Amino acid sequence: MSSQAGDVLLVVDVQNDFCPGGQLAVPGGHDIVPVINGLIERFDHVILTQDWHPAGHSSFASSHAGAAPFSETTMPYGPQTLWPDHCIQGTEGAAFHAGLQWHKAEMVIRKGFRSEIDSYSAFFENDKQTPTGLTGYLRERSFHRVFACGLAFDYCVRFSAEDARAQGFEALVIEDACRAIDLDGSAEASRKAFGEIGVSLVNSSDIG
Ligand code: VGL
Ligand code: ZN
Repeated sequence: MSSQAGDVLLVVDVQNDFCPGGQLAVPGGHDIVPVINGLIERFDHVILTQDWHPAGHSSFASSHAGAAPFSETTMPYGPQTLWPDHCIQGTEGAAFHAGLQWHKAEMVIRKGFRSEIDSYSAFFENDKQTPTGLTGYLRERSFHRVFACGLAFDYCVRFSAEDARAQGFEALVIEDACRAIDLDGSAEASRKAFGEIGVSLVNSSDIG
C-alpha cells in the first residue's frame, strides 16, 4: 500500500506525559517515535493532535474528592475514566516528545481544553456532540483516508479512528505505531470494535 492523494497521517498525542517518565505513561510509548518519524517522511500530509487540559480538568481524579486515578465516574455525558493529572496546557508534559519530527505537520488540533468535558477523539469530545472542527477541515481539504497512529491505541487513537469512519472517511490504524494503556482489556476490545465497524489495522511496513 502506498501513500496517495487524499491520504493524511493523524499522529495522536505523542506527548511527554504519555511516555515513560510522564504523568500518564503508556508502556513503551516512546518506542513508537522512530516508527512515526518514518511515517511522517512517507506521507505528504500530516496532522497532529495534542491533549491540552486546563489545570483542574474534570477528567483528573484529583478534581473529584476521594477518587482514585483509573477509577470510573459518571459525567453528565456518560461514564468517564478518571486519570492522573496530565497534559496541562503549556507544561513540559504536554509538549510533544522531543524526538518526534513533527515540523512538517500542517495542523495541530488541540483537545480536552474544556474543563467540563474530556476529549479522546480528534473529531468529537466525549459527549459525542461537541465537534473539534476536524471533519470540516478534512472534507474541505479533500482527504479521504485517515491513517491513525500514536497514543494511546485504546483511547485517543481508537476514538479518533472510530469517529473518522463514522464521519465517512476510510480509517486505518497503524498498529506498530501505537501503544496501549490496556485498562480492563481495552486493547483487545478496540481491535474487536475496529473489525465490527470497518477500521483496518495495518503495519507501518505495509505503507510504502
Ligand atoms: C488519552 C487518556 C486521557 C490518550 C488522553 O491520549 O489516549 N488517554 N487523555
Ligand atoms: Zn487527557
